[in-house]
Amino acid sequence: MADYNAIQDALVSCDKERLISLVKGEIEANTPAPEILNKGLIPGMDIVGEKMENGDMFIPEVLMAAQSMGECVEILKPLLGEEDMASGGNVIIGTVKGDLHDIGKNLVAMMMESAGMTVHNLGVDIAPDQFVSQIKEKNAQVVCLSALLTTTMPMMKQTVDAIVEAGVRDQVKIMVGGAPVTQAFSDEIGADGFAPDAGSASRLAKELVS
Ligand code: B1M
Repeated sequence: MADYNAIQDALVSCDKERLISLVKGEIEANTPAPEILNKGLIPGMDIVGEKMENGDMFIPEVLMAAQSMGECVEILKPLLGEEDMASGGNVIIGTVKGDLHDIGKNLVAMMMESAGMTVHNLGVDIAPDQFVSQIKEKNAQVVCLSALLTTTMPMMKQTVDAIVEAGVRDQVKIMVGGAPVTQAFSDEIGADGFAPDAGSASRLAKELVS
């Protein structure tokens, strides 16, 4: 029986060595990688978020937890998602300007890669004109915008507007996601789709390019 509480405890207490050893132990015990992620690491990060909100954890600790989670995601990466190289798709993804959160965005990128798409991960704090130039340079079919802060959601609208103004709106599908983002917000800003998590983002991107 997988011990997801132990994984969550190790993540919340920033005990990276223990966390990595627990994750590796679950892999050896044949616990499916998506379960380790979805039942252990992601709920653990939600606890970190609550503690951050309540003032029980501070930025340096949250950063340590995030780095530990990132290392675990790298360990799980080869075991996540199915290879389906035939489906293709050329995607660019980035976190919008002003926002430095990248764990969820990297998970989305990873799921899309493992579903056979070519993913150009631009990183964090990406300005609207950078998205526009990358759409042109990479001849992207889909652009994915991530935002984790309510204060950076308006930057998604500014990015959509910049894509329209640059005259490339017709050649690219725009997807949005991140914890505060909703389908209603996606509709409001003129995006083509919203995905609540990495798995559905990957499926939606495939649908949009098919
Ligand atoms: Co920040 N932070 N943070 N933080 N942080 C949140 C988001 C917050 C909710 C915490 C809280 O107060 N409860 C809060 C936002 C409040 C709000 O806006 N309503 C917050 C705040 C306030 C801040 C700062 C302002 C704090 C400060 O400085 N006072 C600051 C802002 C910095 C900045 O960006 N300019 C800040 C900083 C940081 C750290 C740097 C310390 C660190 C980020 C490290 C990193 O990413 N490398 C951090 C972290 C780790 C968090 C929490 C704890 C965890 C985020 C995370 O990685 N979740 C977060 C609380 C929380 O979310 N529970 C919080 C796990 C990840 C797998 O989920 O990112 O939601 P998520 O991604 C999901 C989906 O949303 C979706 O798929 C992913 C996988 O299933 N998805 C997409 C994401 N992007 C997508 C794109 C798509 C589709 C789906 O494209 C189509």
